[in-house]
Amino acid sequence: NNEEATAKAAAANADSGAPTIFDKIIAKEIPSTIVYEDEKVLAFRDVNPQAPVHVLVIPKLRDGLTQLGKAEVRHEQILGQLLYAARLVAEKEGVLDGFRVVINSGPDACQSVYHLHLHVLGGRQMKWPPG
Ligand code: IU
Repeated sequence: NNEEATAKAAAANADSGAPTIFDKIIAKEIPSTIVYEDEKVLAFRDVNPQAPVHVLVIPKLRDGLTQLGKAEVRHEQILGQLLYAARLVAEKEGVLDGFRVVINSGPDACQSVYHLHLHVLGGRQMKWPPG
């Protein structure tokens, strides 16, 4: 089925360290709907939303953060900034009463874009456990 195909495609996608499409979104060479932006962080709507609110929060400088699994001590500050930005996005989107933040790290988690990103999801009842 479609879900399995998506999972398989993502699992086959490895972390090569190559530039990703998010660089073009950051450079505004590819248009996106920006929800929040500051010096270090960009948040924009996911093109394939899984909830009424589905925003991706990314560091403007990848700096080796292809995936959370590659985080090092030097990334502590940006990691905190990303999480705080997720909260600002949730407020801006009117979902502070209930939202979910997801980070897929690596093939087994179906990460498909190797530039660290937080998914901010809300606007509907979430289920647990996630798939
Ligand atoms: P993942 O955690 O790596 O699977 O999430 C990647 C997300 O990036 C996924 O939800 C895509 O819909 C989304 N996305 C996007 O918003 N714009 C793009 O050009 C591409 C992917 I490629």
